[in-house]
Amino acid sequence: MKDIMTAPFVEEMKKTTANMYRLGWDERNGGNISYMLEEDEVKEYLDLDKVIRTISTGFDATDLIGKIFIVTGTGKYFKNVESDPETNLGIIRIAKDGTTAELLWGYKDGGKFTSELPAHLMSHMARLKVDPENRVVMHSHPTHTLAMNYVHELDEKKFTHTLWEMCTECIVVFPDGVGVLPWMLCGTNEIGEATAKKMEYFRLVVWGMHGIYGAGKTMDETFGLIETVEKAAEIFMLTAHLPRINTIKDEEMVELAEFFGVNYRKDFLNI
Ligand code: 2HA
Ligand code: ZN
Repeated sequence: MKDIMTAPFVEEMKKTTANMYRLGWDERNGGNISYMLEEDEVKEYLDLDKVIRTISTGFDATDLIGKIFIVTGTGKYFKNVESDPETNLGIIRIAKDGTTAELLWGYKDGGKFTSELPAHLMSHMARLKVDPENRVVMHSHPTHTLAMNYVHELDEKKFTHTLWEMCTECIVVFPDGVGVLPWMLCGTNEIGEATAKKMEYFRLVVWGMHGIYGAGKTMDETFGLIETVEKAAEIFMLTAHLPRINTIKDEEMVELAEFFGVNYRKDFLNI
């Protein structure tokens, strides 16, 4: 059996959480990541018959029975994942009943998965129906995206349109746009269900005055989606109080989308 501390998926979790912490997006215990792993890659490092303990999830994830995820821990800080992955991360498998998580590794101090597990697993279920290759769900509190929530209407067409105007590549990176939820109580099955419903159409979902969710095939792709929204939101916040002299026009966005061959939300443009 290989040493799990050398596993590429542990390394990716360490690198990504450290990077997000350094960007100032994940203060204290803010943010969480879940990453679906292949059984074959995990069994090189762990005995899959050895369950450390079982933890109830409090919701039904029948579609994910037998699936294995590496997930950040509840109350744990992104800042600390790199130096102590075994306490701050856990590897869980969804048990046959669909409502229990079997702990295979991690949460060494007796901890458990993020309080946002409902939003994560429900989003995985929703995205897998649209894209069977989806593997990652990521939640974060990126500074400018959050700031923008306070000064911009929380309407997904208007919010997406503003972001698309802020950087030329936005419509190419997230042609499907950004879903937006109003402020809701976090950590609940209700916000999980609302997020998953948006994930049927969007890979990015803003949680009003809280943060953002992203979903993708790889850690890089998912991080890149959130990073691009955050960059656009930063440009918006740097210019929102100044007279706007220039902008990227809707006709130019169509030109971009057509040139790069992306299927964009035509109803989010005003033409
Ligand atoms: O886990 O970000 O939304 C901490 C959070 C909750
Ligand atoms: Zn949060």
